[in-house]
Amino acid sequence: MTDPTPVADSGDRADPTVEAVFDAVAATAPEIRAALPGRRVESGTGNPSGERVMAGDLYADELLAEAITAVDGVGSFVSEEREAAVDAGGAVGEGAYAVAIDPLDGSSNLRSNNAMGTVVGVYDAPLPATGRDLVAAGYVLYGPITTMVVADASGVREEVVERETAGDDGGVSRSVVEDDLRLPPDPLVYGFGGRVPDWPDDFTAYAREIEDELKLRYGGAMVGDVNQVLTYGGIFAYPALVGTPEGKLRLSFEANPIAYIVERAGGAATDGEIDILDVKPEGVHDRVPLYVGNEELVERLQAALA
Ligand code: AHM
Ligand code: MG
Repeated sequence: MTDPTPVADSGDRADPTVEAVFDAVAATAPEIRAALPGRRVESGTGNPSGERVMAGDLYADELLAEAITAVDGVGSFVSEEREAAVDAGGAVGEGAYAVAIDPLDGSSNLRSNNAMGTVVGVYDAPLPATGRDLVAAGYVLYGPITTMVVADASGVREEVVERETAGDDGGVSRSVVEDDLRLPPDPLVYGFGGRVPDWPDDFTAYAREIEDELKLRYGGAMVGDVNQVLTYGGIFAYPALVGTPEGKLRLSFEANPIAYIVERAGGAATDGEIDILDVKPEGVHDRVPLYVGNEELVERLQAALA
């Protein structure tokens, strides 16, 4: 990326650094999207979680690192794809924020051309930190439409992100399409990850109940699956599995930002025992089971696992 792409229409928001971070994320989104067709192959490298990395993961990580470290008030950039934080200048916790990114969430969907996203957590503390140190969180969803959901102290909003003109050199607009996103009170959908034979018995029993009540919607990208829950109401989980009680998703890059967004939208998020935002990480790449959605469904889940 060359000069930061100008972004219009972001409106009046409370924290200028947070707004600048989401401007930077929005500015990279059309560029990441445009680069995906040629990057559906494995890069040949692994990430700190031991997973194989796609070329699209690396490209998105590079673009986002460049754009976010250039934001005034960002002290460090921490990515699911990088072992170490990138120093961006300011002292985190003393006026500067740490920005945690999953650059291309659900990138295994590149091969099958299904939804993917970018997840963003803005922390007011050096990582690893708990989700209580988040000041804002959001995600980009690369679906048929590029949308960005942003949550901060003022609530949750959904925006459409578009290039203002065709080609690479135009600006990028952020248009709010929902300025107070709330979980619908009557839940409709659920999506649970992992192989059913690997689910612990208590989670399987809960899933059997939910199957009777809600419709299955699972697309294999947390951002896409959580966006359905936010839209229709329901529950998403990547549960603890037999043999991998820590589940799959990463606390700093995935679970905390999603928990922050869903809780701000009136929902709940747990690791099975406690609020995700209270989980204390030992390392930046720690994994955690994630159960997130309408409060009543999450409370029942916690009771089922107790
Ligand atoms: P990723 O960030 O490496 O793509 O991994 C996380 C993704 C989530 O988006 C999704 O919920 C989960 O992995 C899907 O896993 P599975 O393919 O095992 O269903
Ligand atoms: Mg991910």
